Amino acid sequence: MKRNRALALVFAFAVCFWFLPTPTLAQEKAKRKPNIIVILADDLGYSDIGCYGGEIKTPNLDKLAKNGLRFTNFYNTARCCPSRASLMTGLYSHQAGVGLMVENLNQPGYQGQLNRKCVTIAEVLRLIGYRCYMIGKWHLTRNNNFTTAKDAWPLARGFDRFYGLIPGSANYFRPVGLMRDNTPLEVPKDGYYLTDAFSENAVQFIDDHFKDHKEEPFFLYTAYTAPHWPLHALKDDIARYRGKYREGWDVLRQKRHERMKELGIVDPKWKIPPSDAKPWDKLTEKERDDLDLRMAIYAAQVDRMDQGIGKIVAALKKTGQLDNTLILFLADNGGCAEVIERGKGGELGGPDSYSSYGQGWAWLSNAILRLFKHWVHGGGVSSPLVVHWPEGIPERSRGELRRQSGHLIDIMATCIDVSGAAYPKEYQGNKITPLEGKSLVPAFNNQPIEREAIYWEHEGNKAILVKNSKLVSRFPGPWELYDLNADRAETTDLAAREPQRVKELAAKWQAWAERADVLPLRPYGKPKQTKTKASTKTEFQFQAGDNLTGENVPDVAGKSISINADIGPKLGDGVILAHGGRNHGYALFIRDGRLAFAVRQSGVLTSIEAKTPLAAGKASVTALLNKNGTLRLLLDDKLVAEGKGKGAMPAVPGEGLQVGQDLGAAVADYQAPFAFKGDLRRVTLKLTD
Ligand SMILES: [Ca+2]
Repeated sequence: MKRNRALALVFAFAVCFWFLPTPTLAQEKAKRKPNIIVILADDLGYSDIGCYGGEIKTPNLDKLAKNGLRFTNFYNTARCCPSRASLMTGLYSHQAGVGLMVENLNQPGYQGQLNRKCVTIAEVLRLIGYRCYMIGKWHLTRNNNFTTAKDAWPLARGFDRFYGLIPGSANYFRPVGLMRDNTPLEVPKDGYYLTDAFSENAVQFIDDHFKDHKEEPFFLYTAYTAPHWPLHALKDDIARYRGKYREGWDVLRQKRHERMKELGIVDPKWKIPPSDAKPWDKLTEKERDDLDLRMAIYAAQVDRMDQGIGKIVAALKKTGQLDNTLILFLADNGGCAEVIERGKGGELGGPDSYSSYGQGWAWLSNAILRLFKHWVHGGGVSSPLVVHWPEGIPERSRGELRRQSGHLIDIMATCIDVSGAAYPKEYQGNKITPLEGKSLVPAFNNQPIEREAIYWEHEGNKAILVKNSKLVSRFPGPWELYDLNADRAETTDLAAREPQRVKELAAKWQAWAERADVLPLRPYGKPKQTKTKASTKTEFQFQAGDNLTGENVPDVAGKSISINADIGPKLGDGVILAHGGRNHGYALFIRDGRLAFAVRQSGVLTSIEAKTPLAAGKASVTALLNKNGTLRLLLDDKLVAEGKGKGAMPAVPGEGLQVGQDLGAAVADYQAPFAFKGDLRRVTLKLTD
């Protein structure tokens, strides 16, 4: 009896085992982390690809969209470098040190490369065992030359392998500066095309991964340079579009609008802003032919990128990993209206040309939205976002649109969400800025994404989005207010009607700008050297409250400057004298009781400050800028600070000179007008050659 029971138990156990539904497979599937591929296009308009209404053939992206999701309100930062910084780190770009491009402007938010207060997606994912690969354009370091420091290059920021370009745009046929990992490659010979090389190397990375590391998940960041200028494409691809743009930008924009309505990307009730491009029928035959060719080349560039994406998808399919891979396709900024003509001649589209497609076509690329790359109106910051992930997106939802607002900062949060990684508080001994983004995963199931606001700032252009209300300004213009639910293309400004709302949102934007290293604003990447008329005098006597503009300001360009002031007995912080602003300027001021002198040249700030606070009482203070670049501060003729700047002022600052305050943009890193709180009795300025 006992024996029978034992046998029965053994039998039952065996049966259970036998009939267990292949446990290893199900469990493995449950714990298998998804691979993640982020594909970034460069200077691609909101509606360029087929599944957003474009006439450009993008069957591979369209298929991903059909089996995945498309977001209609997804945003970037309006420009290459800040978008890449934001995407990589989950922070607003200024917080990562890249508020502008890759120049160090000696300001925390504008250091020109990723700082150490942020982590990249690769750095986070590798902590839980992901292998991380990068293809394409990095554009996140000021050290672009292979002989310089590589501490902000992909391999120093979490990637195991890299093939691509450290700086921005390049010749597609003969790119200079190609790298494999940290090693420079020779300029390619005939038959090379950058977009294809990126696609092929991405496929290679995937193949190698499944050969050598198939137990581990991977993260692949593929940053194409397409369709950023120069207009360079393969002849066969161009031929398929040549002549298709002869209808012109007015008609084609209308056609895109119709398709966008059909696709549900835009609401039929929305108005569309008029384009300010020259009417197509006012152009000459020669102009039209040239413009048709330009847009055909641009379309060919997008088409070729799509063909490459097809190859990447095929590589995943081959290994059976497509369903377990989250693919995100997006763009770093909207279509670009910059006019570039600097080739050595040669056939347009070929290796010796170096041109762009211009503003008229940028209106088409960004249809139905306003403005372009650089600006934070819809045309500048709206990106397609195609999400493909069969194992993560419910079957019933596939092919749908998502209207939840999202931003590049959300990509890090999404990667963390789907992988189970943790965003670190500290990394390699550095304190890390808290994550700004929100996971997009709730939106995959059509749930809302809870957030307070989305913010933008680039080159002084600024915006904030709270629910459907967008407050936006085009530098140096006033705030405009739009209800994006009723008016996605920003045609009807509600600012005058809703001053209270403007005030609220502006205050919110200001609070963000103050906490996110945005201020002081840096409106231009490379300031224009404007010639300002100025006084011919070499000696000036001022008193508190003076405000000189136009031809009355001292002609400081190329000269040594000396400023002397009698101050006290009452002393306090503030500006004694300031001339200029964000591009060029100089200012003598007191901060935290210490005497300070700052010079700004072509946006770059040099400042010196006394080590000890001023003692109470009357004092004579002097600031000197020698045209050899030496800065000096003297207190009662005694040297209290010294430093070395670039040299004399290169130009007369465009903004005026004030005594006792700094009107307009701040010369140095204080909050203008920073009015002087002490006694200011007499100020003298002298110029010497
Ligand atoms: Ca770009």
